[in-house]
Amino acid sequence: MSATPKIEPIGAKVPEPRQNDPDTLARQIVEKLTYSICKHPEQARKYDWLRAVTLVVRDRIIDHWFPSTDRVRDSGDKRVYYLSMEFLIGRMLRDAINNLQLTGPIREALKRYNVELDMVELLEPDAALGNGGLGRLAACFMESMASTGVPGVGYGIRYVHGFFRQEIAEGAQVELPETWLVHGNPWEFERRDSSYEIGFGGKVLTQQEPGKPPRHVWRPAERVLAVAFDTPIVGWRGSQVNTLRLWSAQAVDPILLDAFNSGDHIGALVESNKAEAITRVLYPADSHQAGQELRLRQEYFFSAASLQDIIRRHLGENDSLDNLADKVAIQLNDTHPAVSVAELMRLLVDVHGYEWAKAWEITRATFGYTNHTLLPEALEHWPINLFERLLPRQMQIIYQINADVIREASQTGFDGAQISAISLIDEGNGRRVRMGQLAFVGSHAVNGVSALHTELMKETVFRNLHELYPERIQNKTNGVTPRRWLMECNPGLTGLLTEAIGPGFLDDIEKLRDADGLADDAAFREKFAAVKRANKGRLADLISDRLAITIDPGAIFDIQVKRIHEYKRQFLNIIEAIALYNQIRAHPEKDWTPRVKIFAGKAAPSYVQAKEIIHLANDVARVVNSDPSVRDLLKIVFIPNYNVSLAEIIMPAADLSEQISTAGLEASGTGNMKFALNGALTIGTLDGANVEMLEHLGEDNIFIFGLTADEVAQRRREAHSGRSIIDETPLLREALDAISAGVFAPESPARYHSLVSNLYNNDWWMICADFEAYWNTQRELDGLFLTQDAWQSKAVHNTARMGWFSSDRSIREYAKDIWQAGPGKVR
Ligand code: 26V
Repeated sequence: MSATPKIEPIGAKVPEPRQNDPDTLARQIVEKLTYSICKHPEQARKYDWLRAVTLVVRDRIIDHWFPSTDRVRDSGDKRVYYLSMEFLIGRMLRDAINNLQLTGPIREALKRYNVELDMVELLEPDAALGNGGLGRLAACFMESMASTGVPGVGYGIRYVHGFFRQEIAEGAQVELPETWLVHGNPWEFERRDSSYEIGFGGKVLTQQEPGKPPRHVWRPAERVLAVAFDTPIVGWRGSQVNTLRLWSAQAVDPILLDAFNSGDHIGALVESNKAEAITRVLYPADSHQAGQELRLRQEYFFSAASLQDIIRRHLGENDSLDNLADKVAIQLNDTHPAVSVAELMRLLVDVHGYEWAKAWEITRATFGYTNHTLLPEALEHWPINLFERLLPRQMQIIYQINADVIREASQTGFDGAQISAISLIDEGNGRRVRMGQLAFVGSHAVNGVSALHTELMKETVFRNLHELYPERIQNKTNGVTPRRWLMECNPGLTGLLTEAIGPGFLDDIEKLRDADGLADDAAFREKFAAVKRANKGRLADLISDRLAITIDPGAIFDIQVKRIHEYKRQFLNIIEAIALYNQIRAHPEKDWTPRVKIFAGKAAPSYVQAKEIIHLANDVARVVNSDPSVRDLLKIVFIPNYNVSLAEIIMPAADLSEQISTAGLEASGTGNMKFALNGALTIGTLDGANVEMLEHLGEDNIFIFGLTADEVAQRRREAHSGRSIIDETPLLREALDAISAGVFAPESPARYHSLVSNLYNNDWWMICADFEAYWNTQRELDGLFLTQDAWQSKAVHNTARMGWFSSDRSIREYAKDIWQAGPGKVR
């Protein structure tokens, strides 16, 4: 047989580099319209243009994708696998065009056909494969890995339905299904050759040979196929293209022929329906463990598929799995993929014949685990009987890991209480597997996402494990990608900064510091303010178009956008708005600073209080906005369906960013960083990354109020309630009285009784406790806004000093301290 001839891919180098001038791009766009879409340019509809432009950009990405993949394989460098149930990517076209430096030429090329690039970009659906912060962080990290040269692969789930679409009907949230794939997805490539069987249920056979450890063979009762879909992630300047590999579930036998032939046409599809259900929909809760079997199936499905894929790739390039940890780092994005620890042990011991201790050494050296929340109700634990039924061998392995850990703890002198705290099995709660403990013991590094959060991890949830393994917990403060969250969403500011300090910050965002001195330059401040004003105008137009509410771009745009949750305290913000409303009416003679309070965010469909908070925001908005005595000094807006694309318009338009969580509860926050990077001032508590923002910005440039995390913990121990504070604080009492009296819901006056009575009886989230400090800080900001020079100077300092909060910095830290991979190795 003759050797296979070497075939060079067509692309960047062969036969010649692609031209990126407008002429070439225009010709290629028309070529795509003609041959890939089969439309004459004159017949082309706007979606055809989107597809054609996407395909032209995609070709250029592929040119970089092949060499990137080859480079990593040929170098033998360590790869990083980021396992995440969520990737909240948003739109991809503008990101790709920006990173390939094609914005100008493509805009030019499209103009020739009278087509606007901005219009085309807006047609793309958001890839909303995530709930909130955790999913968006994963998306920023993917982009930053590609931009900083870390060879990273993201593994996740290709949900058919991403995060639900939110509508507001009569003030209340309504959830509608999201359908991002209906028009096809030009960014993904199905890889049928990378598919794996994933088992569920069944039994474990144990073979015992004399003198040898028992051998276990898992015989699953059910099998499902995991099929890979790859999406390229292009880094800044196109230098590296990494892969996001999402798994889709399919039946091994798509149709049961026997059933079909015997006339049971529906029964013939039962298997395939059951299999496909696994990847049909994203769970829309970010604060409560769902606890359903389907969720555990999703977690195991994508973990098991990813591990098989990682091992197959490794064995294609290496002789054995002995050196797995030298070549592979796997990061667990929260506990959602934590079952991977047991699954890798199973593969090493049962399938590849490793002895237990060696397998454990490899496993621990391979995994890292990031914790994203300390909220007890969000910590994952699974009933033992469910776990055992679905994953019988993994359950045995977890028992064995647990026995080892408990033995080690006993030898260290741990007492009974300490041991039950570290145990992987929660004995007190109907016997459950604790996924946090599993992820912790199975990883060599465990990290929190801000300095404060990491310290609290050591003191609370992981106190005893931290005592047993004191070196394991470290901090990696979150970051956001400056490409999407400055360059793409705020071209006005990017242009101004480039003009003022040169383009160096585009490649090294910490160079934004060079703009710090410009805070004292009146001419620069004016230009900076003009950019903000234009961005506010753009948001005002959106609000006018979508909600028919007119707002004044001259007012303070005071914005709180994020998931709706009691700990994030949108309720505190609304109460302050009501108090302000009362004061404006009571004191019309005062010099009030006009303010627009803007809210957006989704509540988990089953989270009653969060939905009431949305309802209240809309009810208050209706009353305040239609009250002529307010004279437009206060407007309240709730923008429906918050998502990444909406965030890209909102962040650059904010004067004031609300980061007002109960201290100790927001692990980091990343919206706080996006706002400040775009020149908003922050009003916030000493929580999450706000603490580090204070350090970087300086106390003159951020507005901190309220109880500290320690003080919150102290009050909670003292069984604090709001009653006496309400009695002593007329502003607060009057606002709550108005809510209770049904001023904002005359049709249903009792609607908010339980929200209000929670404050009197308990005030668990410290809304009453923090109200006065919050009110005073807001009034201070009112005064500051009237002195525009002072305000704008602080705003400039915010942008100039936020470079450190880039996800490039976060990724370099992970690469150096946790993964020992990528450029982090040498830097
Ligand atoms: C939990 C669950 C429970 C089961 C149902 C589905 C589901 C989905 C997500 C979660 C955990 C969400 C945790 C989270 O998003 N944490 C946020 O992570 C951000 C990135 O580190 C951080 O900035 C936010 O402060 C933190 O709330």
